[in-house]
Amino acid sequence: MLYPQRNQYRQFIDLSGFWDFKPDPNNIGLNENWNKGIENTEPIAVPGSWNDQFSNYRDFMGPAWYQTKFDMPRGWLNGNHVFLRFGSVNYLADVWLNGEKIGAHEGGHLPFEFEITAKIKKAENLLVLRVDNTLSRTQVPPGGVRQNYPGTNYDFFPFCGIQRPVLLYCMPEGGIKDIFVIPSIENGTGVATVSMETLEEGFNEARFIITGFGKEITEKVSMEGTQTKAILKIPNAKFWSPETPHLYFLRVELLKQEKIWDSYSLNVGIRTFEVKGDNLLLNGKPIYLKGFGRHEDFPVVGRSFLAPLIIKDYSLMKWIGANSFRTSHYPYSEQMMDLADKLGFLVIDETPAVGLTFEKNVIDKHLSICLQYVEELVKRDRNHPSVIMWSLANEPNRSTKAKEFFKTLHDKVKQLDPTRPVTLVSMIGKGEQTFEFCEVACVNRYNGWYTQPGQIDEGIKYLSSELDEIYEKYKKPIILSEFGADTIPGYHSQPPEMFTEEYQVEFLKKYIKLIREKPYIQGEHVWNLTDFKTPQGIIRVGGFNYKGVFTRERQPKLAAHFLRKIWKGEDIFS
Ligand code: BDP
Repeated sequence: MLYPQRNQYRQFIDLSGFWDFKPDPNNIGLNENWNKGIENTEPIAVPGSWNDQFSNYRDFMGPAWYQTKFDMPRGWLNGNHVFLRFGSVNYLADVWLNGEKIGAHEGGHLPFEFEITAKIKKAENLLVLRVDNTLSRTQVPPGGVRQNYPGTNYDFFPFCGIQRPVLLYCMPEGGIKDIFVIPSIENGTGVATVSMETLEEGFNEARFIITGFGKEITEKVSMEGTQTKAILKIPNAKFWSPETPHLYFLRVELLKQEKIWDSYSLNVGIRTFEVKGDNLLLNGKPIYLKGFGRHEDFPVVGRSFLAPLIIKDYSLMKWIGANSFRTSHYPYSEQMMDLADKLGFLVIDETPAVGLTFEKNVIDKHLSICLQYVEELVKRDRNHPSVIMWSLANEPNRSTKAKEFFKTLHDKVKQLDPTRPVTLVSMIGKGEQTFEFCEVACVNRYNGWYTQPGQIDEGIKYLSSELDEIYEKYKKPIILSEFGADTIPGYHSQPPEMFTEEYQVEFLKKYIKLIREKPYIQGEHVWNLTDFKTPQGIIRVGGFNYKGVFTRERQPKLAAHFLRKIWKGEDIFS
């Protein structure tokens, strides 16, 4: 799915701002026709999770209603398709335009859109949404299960509402629907293989133009029905990497009777990424991942898109010397992904499948929604050079059903994107059968924390033999995708004790020392970049996970300075 764009042929308007909001705790809105307009509302910021904007709705999980009004920009209907596009709405969204239902969507972290060409009026369009995040075991990620409040089967707060921008956009009739760029390198020549699909037939030709670093390469190809493909060769190309995130600029033009009918542009990074033996190779050279699991989480805005926060987190990750992160435990905003391309971060892109249970009465529903997520995610993010692999899930429960479940998802990913390796993030260890067909094994470990508490050395001993066992069994590169210790900023002790800043430093130091002694380990992702909000529970002081290396306000703990030294190349182990 292409992000809306502004150029001579396409336009969009961001409907962000203050909308009308009304919780519906007794679920009467549908019967009382709130879809035709709601009264007695409160203002709410869109985008923004509703939980922390008010003093009384923090734990309210929905249903709740939103409305806003907008006019049609002049001339837009003239030979255009008009769409409404939602970046993310958690969890169920039902949408009405001028009282008429235009669609529904399930799932909180991926975009969806509805065509409204035939339904939009020139002025005073009324857009109404019913958003429901009532937690249930059938959802993915699943509600319920654990002893926490609000009840989830995952360790982050189930923020609700319209959490990314809502865009009204138009594009030329029948125009460019999708573009898929596969970069490759052939004897130093950069190659971009670009497929393009249109909404309708009836176009003669397409033009593909790549510019950048003093070069301009153009290919004109004819259309076959709604499809076409071009291969663009860039001699002596500059390759994309974390150190040199060189981006070329691709413009695709769709032609009708020699005239440009539609055009779409995107950044292209020429790079290869592959798994070879125990190594991860970027542009043919081994690459080692240093970085974090993270969350989209900040005071007041909750899980919402917040542009300065994206800049801040990248700036902290650069400062500390990270080169990568995982979109734990759901896809991040499109803007986050664009900046990963620009700033040179390697991304493990994860679906929202965290805490899957495989219970008999939910497994079919979970599989169908996960298949939908995989399709939405891969189609959204497959043009990003920063995305180096897809993660099918985080820490699914142990189950005899898991292997087949993930094989189905794995095959779906490969069908949509044959170019990238697939992984799964597991805490099961050598019993994780999904590792049989994933190219990379991501392992989460908390020895010296949840197990062997207070005894890091003891924990490390177990960890060492466990990692060797996983490797012996699967012979694949392993990434330690989570390890960390809750740390209350300002708590200190000597000798180090759990929850102190010293303990976090000791913990990370001993883990990293061990990891680096194992040649099959190709990455260390500390849990977590920052402290983050969780449901309430006995292991979550004040409703927070304190495993951040930075606080929720983005200030460094002792461990941040330690990691910076090691990730900037200081030899702290000898
Ligand atoms: C891991 C989960 C992560 C949690 C972390 C923790 O993948 O979501 O936040 O544990 O408990 O198992 O800190």
